Amino acid sequence: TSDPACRIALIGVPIEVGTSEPGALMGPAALRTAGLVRALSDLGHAVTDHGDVVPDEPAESRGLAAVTAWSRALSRAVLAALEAGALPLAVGGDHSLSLGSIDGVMRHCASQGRPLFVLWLDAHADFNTPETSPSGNVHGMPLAALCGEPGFPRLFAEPAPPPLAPSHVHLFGLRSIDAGERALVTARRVGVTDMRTIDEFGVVAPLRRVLDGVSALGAHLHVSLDIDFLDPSIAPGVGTTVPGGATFREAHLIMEMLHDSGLVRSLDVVELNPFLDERGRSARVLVELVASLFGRRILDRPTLPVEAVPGD
Ligand code: HAR
Ligand code: MN
Ligand code: MN
Ligand code: MN
Repeated sequence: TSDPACRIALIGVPIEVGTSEPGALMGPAALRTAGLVRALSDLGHAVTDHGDVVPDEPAESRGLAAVTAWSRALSRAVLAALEAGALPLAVGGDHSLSLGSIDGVMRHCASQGRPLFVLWLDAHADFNTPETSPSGNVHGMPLAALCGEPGFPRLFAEPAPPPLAPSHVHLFGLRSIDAGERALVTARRVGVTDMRTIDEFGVVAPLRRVLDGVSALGAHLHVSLDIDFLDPSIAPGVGTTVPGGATFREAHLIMEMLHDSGLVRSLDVVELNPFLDERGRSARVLVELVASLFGRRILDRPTLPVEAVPGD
């Protein structure tokens, strides 16, 4: 997402079989209604809306088998977008969709011999396995599955790409973690910037460290934005609100930094539940944030350092 316009492949993923709260399947429609395509094309990007993914088999029930039918179809769509030189933007839908989007990204990176780094903006760690999960909801498990933890049935089409390296995953905004996943996150040395760290140091220093690391690795950066990363006071439209989340200003600054880094190559926007929203405000906040990630800014020139601002 560096300055010149990019080609963006919008892929709707109306999946909610990874959660027990109905309504997330309305997410892609709400983001389109809130003007997602227009916001991005107004910035000069060439946006193609590929419509909504259709799962490989009709999925009636919740759980891993149903998620697999979605993720295989989404993986192919994401891989095709990357191979065509576009930046895939997968909009959900619950967070189990990242199994499919990141599987597609992993295949692309493997074919190019390029490392992959995943930035996970979320109140949750999403590192449960079927064994550790207190709820059985697959949206709490995608990172564990992608990192190759045991206990998952065959989720990915063969040949499966090598698993994601836990040291190439960074959880940002964490404030809700279950006992079992906490042990795993620690044992696997997953990178974490929790809310305590953000309270103490703000978002800039921790994020800059992460981005410097990605840049040094020469990695493809995938960003997975779970709306519950935000404080529920600005984004109430989600099934799993957790108090004490990022403010609009913090989230906005993160998006601007991601844009300025020029490192982001694929993006998920997940967990919007329009059925629980208030007059579309959560969808609108997400569109604002995505626009900032893709280069919307106040002036058409870099903001001047304070000491360079002309005096009165
Ligand atoms: N950790 C809890 C569980 O596994 C809640 C997970 C909720 N996940 C999301 N995505 N909303 O982050 O059930
Ligand atoms: Mn590429
Ligand atoms: Mn999540
Ligand atoms: Mn979450």
